[in-house]
Amino acid sequence: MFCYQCEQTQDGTGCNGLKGVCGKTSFVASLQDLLLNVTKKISTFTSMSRQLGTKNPEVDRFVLESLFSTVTNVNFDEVRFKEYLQKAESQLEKAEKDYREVCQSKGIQPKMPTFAKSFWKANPDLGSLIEEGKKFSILKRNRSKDLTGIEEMILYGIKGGAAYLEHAKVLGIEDEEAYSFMHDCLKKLTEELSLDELLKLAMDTGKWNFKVMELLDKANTQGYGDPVPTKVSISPVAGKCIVVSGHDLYDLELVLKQTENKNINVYTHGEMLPAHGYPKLKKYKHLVGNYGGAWQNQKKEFSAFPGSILMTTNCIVPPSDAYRHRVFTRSVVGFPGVQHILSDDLSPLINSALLNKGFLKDSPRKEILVGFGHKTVLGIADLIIDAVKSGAIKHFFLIGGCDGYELDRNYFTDFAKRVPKDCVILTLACGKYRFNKLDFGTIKHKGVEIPRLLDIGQCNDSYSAIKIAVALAEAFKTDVNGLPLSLILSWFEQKAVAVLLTLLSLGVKNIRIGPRLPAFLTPPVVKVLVDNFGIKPISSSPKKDLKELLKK
Ligand code: SF4
Ligand code: SF3
Repeated sequence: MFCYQCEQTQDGTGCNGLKGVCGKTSFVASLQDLLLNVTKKISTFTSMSRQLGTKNPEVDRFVLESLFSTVTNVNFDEVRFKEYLQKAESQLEKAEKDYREVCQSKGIQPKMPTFAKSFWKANPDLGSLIEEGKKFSILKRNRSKDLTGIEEMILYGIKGGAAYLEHAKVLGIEDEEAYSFMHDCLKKLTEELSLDELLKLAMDTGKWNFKVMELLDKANTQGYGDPVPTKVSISPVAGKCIVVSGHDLYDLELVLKQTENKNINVYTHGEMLPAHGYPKLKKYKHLVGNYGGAWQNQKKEFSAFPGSILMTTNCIVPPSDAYRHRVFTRSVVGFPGVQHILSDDLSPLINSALLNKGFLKDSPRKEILVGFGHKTVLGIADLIIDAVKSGAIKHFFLIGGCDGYELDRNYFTDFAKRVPKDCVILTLACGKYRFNKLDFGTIKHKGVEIPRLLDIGQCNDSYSAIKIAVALAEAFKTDVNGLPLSLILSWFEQKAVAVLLTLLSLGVKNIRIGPRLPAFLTPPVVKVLVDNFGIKPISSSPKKDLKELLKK
């Protein structure tokens, strides 16, 4: 196997051997390589059909699911990948048929891609599928490492965006343009584009992901209202319990509806924390708080959790025997030996919660604050602008992105702690767990206490952060780069790649990124990013970086 799609990749170069750092086996890696290859073929036909004016929602949705299933810490289950590959065979047939039919109806000669000559069939035997997948390892490509790295970066951006599209889809929002770009982009990734063409495609992918995040923002806010500032308890209370992790608000709502009046308390975990800010979710009294921290601590935290656990999306880590029987997965998430709930009937999860002992007593109440989406922040835009003009607020630091195991991620905690008292910290995604329990106090301006730490939400709520930044830039008659705003991003998986491409495509410069640069970016490509966007890796000294950024 060879995989370098996430930040924790082995030795900072790539996971190989029998297992990746995340626990993905070489068998699963091979099945994923094969699935991605067939998905690109499906999209090739679909892209051509769409250009001739025909579409197939079933194929669109399959491609979304297939991409999302290969994101880091989503699905570790060989059997599920075998099922995906079997579906992929029928979707490829459908996509080809659609293309031939639309050509025929328009009297056009179909331009069959070269791969169609040896049409793909899913071998029913798992071992053969794994063998076949080996042909599509990144290491087998005929391209240079530089070009392969950019192709992979684009693919990871598309995977991240597909995950966000999937979240919007479950809330009833789909978008033809978004599907079209996804298929066109996957087709282009099979065409051996030049460096310049690939760099352009990377920027287009970033722009596409911005629209995708806008769709998801619409889906979330139409479904659950605009987030409002909300104090969230981080202390367990006595009673039976379920913890819901991941990004999928629809699944959380299902849990809340199905546990009403059942004397079960529901907790959020990881990226689900911002859910507390949504009016239509916070109205449930038995949504009692948040349990635990970021994804990488789940082994310890879930072992100690006396109830059942629902993993709605990434990030799941291989569960230990102590709690595997209490974990349930949804949608694209999977782990061998963990029960997957396909239908919207969550009885297995609820019954498991009832069988477990629950928390026996209340813990002393501690709270954190969430719910600063674009509506709330821009609702006090005049106050914030005035605070900046008067010097009460000197600078904004957006410390966003993912968390992970590495000790050098303490950089982000040290950085946040050192931010001067007249500056505001904006947080996004699961990296905030490193410091969101600290008390950062407030900045008092015109009698209003503005919290110094404003949590904007999940990683996809980067859309909110961009809206806020653009509105402030307009008010100050400048662009985002002219604002007293610095972006410090911690990245881990492919959603973060999608968000980074979005920021670059919008012209945001001088982003600091850590804890280390992606392994898929070779030195010449890094140079292009540095020259064009001023991207800089974080140093080992938050003090030094802070000083430099405050000079802005
Ligand atoms: Fe390694 Fe990350 Fe790939 Fe897992 S997802 S195999 S940790 S690079
Ligand atoms: Fe976290 Fe996985 Fe990326 Fe949505 S939950 S940010 S790492």
